[in-house]
Formats: sequence, structure tokens, C-alpha cells
Amino acid sequence: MNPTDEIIFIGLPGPTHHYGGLSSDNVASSTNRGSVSSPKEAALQVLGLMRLLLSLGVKVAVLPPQLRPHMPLLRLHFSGSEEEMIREAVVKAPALLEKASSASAMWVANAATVSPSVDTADGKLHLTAANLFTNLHRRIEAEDTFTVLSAIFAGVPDAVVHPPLSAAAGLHDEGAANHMRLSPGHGEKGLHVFVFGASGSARDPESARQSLSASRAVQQQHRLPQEEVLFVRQNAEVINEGVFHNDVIAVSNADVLLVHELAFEHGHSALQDIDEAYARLHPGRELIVLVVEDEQLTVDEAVHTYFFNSQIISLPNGRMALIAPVEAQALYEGKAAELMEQICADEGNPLDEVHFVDLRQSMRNGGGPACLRLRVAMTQIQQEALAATVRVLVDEALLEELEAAIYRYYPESITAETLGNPAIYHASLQVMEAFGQIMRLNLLQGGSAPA
Ligand code: SUG
Repeated sequence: MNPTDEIIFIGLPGPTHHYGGLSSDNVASSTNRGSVSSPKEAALQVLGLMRLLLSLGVKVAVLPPQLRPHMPLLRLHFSGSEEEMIREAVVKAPALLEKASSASAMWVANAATVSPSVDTADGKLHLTAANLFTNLHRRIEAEDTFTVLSAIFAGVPDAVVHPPLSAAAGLHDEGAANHMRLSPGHGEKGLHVFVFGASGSARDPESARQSLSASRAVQQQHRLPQEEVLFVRQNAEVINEGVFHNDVIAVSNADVLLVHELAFEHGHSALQDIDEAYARLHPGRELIVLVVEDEQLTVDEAVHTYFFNSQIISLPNGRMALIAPVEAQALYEGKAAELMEQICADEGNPLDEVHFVDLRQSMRNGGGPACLRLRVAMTQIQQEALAATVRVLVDEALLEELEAAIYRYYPESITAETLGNPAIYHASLQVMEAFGQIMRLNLLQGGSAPA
């Protein structure tokens, strides 16, 4: 068997990264509406995250930003040249221009749901681009995400990239942010835990982003056998407290699940269901469930510190590390950071170390370390083919090239008003051109591979 391991794709913020207050269910986004952003700093902070992951021996790849403002959206409302539409939009429809300008494609945990070859009945690596239906500024990502993922995986044997699910059929899908894959190791069969907020029942909170029907559709098209899946309902109360995605209240890696006791509708009994399903799939193997009680950290504290939006990564020595946002140290007198240190000091779990990263630019929009990553478990052969098709696997040389383009083209700061300056659009075009050349992708055509 091919040893399989995981590539962590990290999303890069684009040059229009700003604070539009566009997600009403997302506390950070709503709170920071209208504050001044720095696209340059945002992108450099994400490069810092990539460097840290590389230094810890993780395989990292990059997903590029999308061209903004999104012209097809503006063209539904305005006409003329791109510059004319931007100038008119900032005066007549500033809220629309903000949505069209969102750099939200950086949160690639929402780009797709992934099922590796080892899990699927047809032996294929399936990816379904998320339709992100709930919010307009995110919905416009879906087509280009599909295009860029198709180009990136075009040469990868057995990879199938599915287009976004049909929102017209009522399927609302937010990708990997509501999905956890539990397995003894990345190359062994995984239990896919699909977490949903809406099932068409009267209990559905209005702001639920993920529907059960969408999760089921993903299971079917990914050919995931019944014994490898579990559908778990989010706790409606915590959705209303700002847990807009499951990855705001739970995080997993391989056989470790770190979760708040109030994450799911039936609390501890849902956790028991997960444990039992895992034991059926892997008899005799233990799932390590680390439950954080409300007494230790309240849901509100979890939402503000993004404790659970950390990444848990596997280290080359077989142990694990937490990659956590600096807010965990800064808020509530460092209570969340302390809890992380305690977990890492406990020898009963594989977590050994915690690294705090400054992702403040992204965090102010509700995007922590886990939002910025999409995990793809791939066989060696698939990884080699990926490397031969496009240049997305990150090494120091690639980072330096991306960094030079960021210093050259990214604005220092952005406000709602500056989005009306066509110069920002021109800078975005230059970024797409530059990144496209670096990564061997045609980013001006939505990310397709060059002919
Ligand atoms: O969808 N924020 C994103 C954050 C996504 C975080 N992703 C995960 N949890 N996986 C969202 O709410 C805010 C944009 C703004 O307000 O300008 C935004 O879209």
C-alpha cells in the first residue's frame, strides 16, 4: 500500500481583504465592520503560518486568492467598463461593492469537502467544491473554487473534483468547516463526521449554514460507505452564540478530537455516538476525545479566543502540536492558552506543544488557523503528480516569490471607500497575473491551468 499522508492547503488573502461586516452570524465580522484592514499584513501573516507549518515538518500547499471585485456580480447591476462599474457601485450600492470585493476565499476550510482514496468505494480522491450558499459574498467564490481545484488536481491520478451542489435543491454546503475525518493515521480509513445545523425541521436556527441534505449528497457522490459516516446535529443554541461553523467549537486530527461539551445537540451522547462509530470502524483502536467543559471555557470565551479554531497537526515524530491564535493568550487573562498548555502537558494524549500565531488580520473577520486550511490526505503517487502539474507545494523558494509579489502589489490599508478606487482592482489583476505565473495557474481565467 502507498503510504498516504496529508497536505495542508492554506488560503492566501487577496489584495481587497477588508472588514465589511458581511457575516451577521459571525461575531468578529460583525464587531469589526468598517475598521481599517491591511491586505499586505494579512497576506504576510498567512505566509508566517505557512513558514511555521513547514518548520514543523508539515507538507503545505497554497490556494491562491480570487480576483476581486467579482465582476460578474457587479455586471448584474451595472454596465460599462470595469472601472466605470466600480466607480458607480461605490456611490450607488456600496454594500454590494463590499460583497463583491470580499477576500473571503482565503478561508479555504470552506472551499471543499475532501474524501481520500483510502476511504471511498471507488478508490478515488473526491473533492466537492462548497456552494457557500448562505452569504452572497461567499456564494460568489464557489465557481472559481471549483475551477482552481479542478486545475490543481487535473493531473492527480484518481482525483475527482465535483462542482458545487445545487443550492436550488436546498443544499447548503460550507465544506470542510463542518466535517471531521477521524482515523488512526492519515493513510487509514476515516470516520467522516458531518456536522449540520439545518434539516428542514422547526428546530433549525435561522442562521444555520450547513444542511443535512448537503452533507448526505456529499457522502453519496464521494462514495463513502455507511459505516464510515455519521451525521451529527450542531447545538442550535451555540449557533446562535456565534458558532457559525463546527470548526469554531471542535477540531480533530487523526485519532484526536478536541471538542466543547456543548458543541452538539445531544451533548455527551453525541460524543458517545462518535466514539462507538469509530470503535466499529477500527475495533480495538482508541479515539482520544478531549472534552472541554463549559466550566473550563464557556462557549462565549471559545468564540472570542477561537480556542477550537486551532489546527492540530501531526509531527514527524508521531506526536501532535496545536497551532493556536495569539488571541488565546491575549483574552480573558490567557485562560484559553493556559488550558491548551494543560492539555499539552497531559501525557494521556499525543498533543505535546502549542504554537501561537499572529493571524490578527484574518481573525478580525472570524478566520482563525483552522479556517485558513483545507486538508487533503494523498498517496505518494498522488502527491508526486500534484507536484508535476502545478506549483502549489510550498517551499522556501515559493514563499519568497509570493512574498515579493505581496510587497510589490498589496495595498497597505483598505477601507470601504478605497474599494471604490479602480486602482485596487488593477492591483488585484497584477497579483493574479504574478501568482498565476508563480503557481503555473491561469488565475485571470478563474484559476484554470494554462494551455
Ligand atoms: O464565512 N468571514 C468568514 C469566516 C469564515 C471562517 N471559516 C471557518 N470557520 N471555517 C465567514 O463568516 C467576513 C467577511 C467580512 O465581514 O468582511 C467573513 O466572510
